[in-house]
Amino acid sequence: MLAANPEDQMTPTITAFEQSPDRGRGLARDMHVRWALEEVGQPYDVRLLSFSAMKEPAHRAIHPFGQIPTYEDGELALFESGAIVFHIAERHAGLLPKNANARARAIAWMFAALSTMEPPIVDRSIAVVFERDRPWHEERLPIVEDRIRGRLKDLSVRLGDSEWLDGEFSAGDLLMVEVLRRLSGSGIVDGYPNLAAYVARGEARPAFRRAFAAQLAVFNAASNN
Ligand code: GTB
Repeated sequence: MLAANPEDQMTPTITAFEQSPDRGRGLARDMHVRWALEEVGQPYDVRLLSFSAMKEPAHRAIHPFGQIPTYEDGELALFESGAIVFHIAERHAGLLPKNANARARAIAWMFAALSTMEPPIVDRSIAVVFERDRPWHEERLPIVEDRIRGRLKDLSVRLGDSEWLDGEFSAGDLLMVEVLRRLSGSGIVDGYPNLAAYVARGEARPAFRRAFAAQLAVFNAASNN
């Protein structure tokens, strides 16, 4: 019999905003990590950070850019939500297929979410939140949104009538749904009904709901103080 690995019994700790600017809509990236942990049934602790605490040396020792989320488990400290989700998916069953080729494709979808779909979507968030008063804003926003629509069109064609991107739900779907959620309220995803339904399917998963409720509870607690 194998000796128990003490690390297996540890409860990981993640970091999240003490007061999320998304007002509890679950758009900050700790949601990726919370959802992944819920999918695999791994309990976790959360350390809440103010914007100033994020920039302190203690946090920068874990996250070089002074951001959330981070993940600590025993001697391992990680930053970058994609790397954290990948780590969770590698260590637990349920987020990556066992078949080697299917697993490689699911990982490709993780990268597609973060490096092909997300950049123009984040550009739009920056434009809407921080660049509204710039003289070129009105001209730039439609350009950024067209770039997003180009990506959504291709993704919509690939998804077709499938439930998930490649067979069973995977970490690739988790990250893709999370990235598309960043467009919520813009109406842009609604132009692609199969993608809107795909996001809704992700949000309907019990693990997503638990993760969402947990981050909302943080926001509600902060608002009541
Ligand atoms: N590439 C990194 C990752 O994937 O982990 C990016 C991490 C990141 O952007 N973290 C943000 C952060 O810590 C929070 S998630 N920002 C504080 C800072 O940089 O000082 C991004 C985010 C923030 C707010 C909303 N919102 O309000 O809707 C949505 C997403």
